Amino acid sequence: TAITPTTTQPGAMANKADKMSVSCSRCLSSQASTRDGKAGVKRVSIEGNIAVGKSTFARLLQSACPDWEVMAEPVSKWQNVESGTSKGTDAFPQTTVSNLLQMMYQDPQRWSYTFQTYSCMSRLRTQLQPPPPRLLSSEGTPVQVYERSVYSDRYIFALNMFELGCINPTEWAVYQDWHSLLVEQFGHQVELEGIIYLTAPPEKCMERLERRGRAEEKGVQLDYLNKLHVQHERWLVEKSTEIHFEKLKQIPVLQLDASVEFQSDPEVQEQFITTVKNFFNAF
Ligand code: UDP
Ligand code: D5M
Ligand code: MG
Repeated sequence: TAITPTTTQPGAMANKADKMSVSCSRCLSSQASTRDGKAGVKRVSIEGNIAVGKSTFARLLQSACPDWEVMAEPVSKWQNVESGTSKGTDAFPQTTVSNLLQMMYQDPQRWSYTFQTYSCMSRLRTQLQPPPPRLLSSEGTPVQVYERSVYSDRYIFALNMFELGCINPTEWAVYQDWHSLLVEQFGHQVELEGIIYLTAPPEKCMERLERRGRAEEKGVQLDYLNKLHVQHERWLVEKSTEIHFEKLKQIPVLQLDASVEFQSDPEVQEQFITTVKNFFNAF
């Protein structure tokens, strides 16, 4: 397969919170749309290749706009899947913890489909949680920012795994069937108003991936990042990916060049925030 097996230990360390020097008192001025579910909340997702800088960018937004709710990807859930056994008691529960992220990278043929079921479900569960009271009581339009979405699950990762042959045609058919059902049933509660697409050459992502040193990703090769880059471009720039949700086809996309070292550059951070504000105010 295109993902080289790894022989590494589970338990990647989260990045330390970054220090940000930008500020943003009121980033949105337009009216929020009203929907059932989480009415009046404006939602956007941050999309982009592995290690392009999404989590770093998300922390930057949270720090600049404390009123917003910025939700990180539930990676730690994928690294720690708990399963109980019948021998366990209340006092001494017998649980096994497995690292599904590592299993997927080590044996993608076996675990890709399982991983997709769990990543989509855990993402949806996280994003469906009611917004914190501070969000709804804040002045102006409440904003939620997601790191990735149920759409990138399908139109980037699951599709790529299918094209690589790691998800077989039957699994792909079953996946698409339940994914459409879930999005049709719950999608309005997590429906996006816009997408922020962070781009960088796959070589830059590789450099950052290696610098981050997440154990499970040790075997990830440039070829895999190239493929994910192409999937992002097809979906968000060329618009040639077949999309099954009407609103998603029309969604505005803000593309930001994340290849610059924005993490340590307050000036670039300031520019990013201004661009994001302008983007949000347009819808
Ligand atoms: N990073 C960097 N410079 C930047 C942005 C990110 O060196 O301008 C580093 C960051 O500290 C981390 C790695 O790149 O070690 C990947 O970033 P992140 O986890 O934010 O990427 P994601 O996978 O969430 O897109
Ligand atoms: O993404 C976190 C890690 O999880 C990274 O190794 C990619 C992987 N990931 C995220 N979503 C998926 C899906 N749906 N399938 C397969 N792999 C996935 P990061 O970009 O580092 O924040
Ligand atoms: Mg991340």
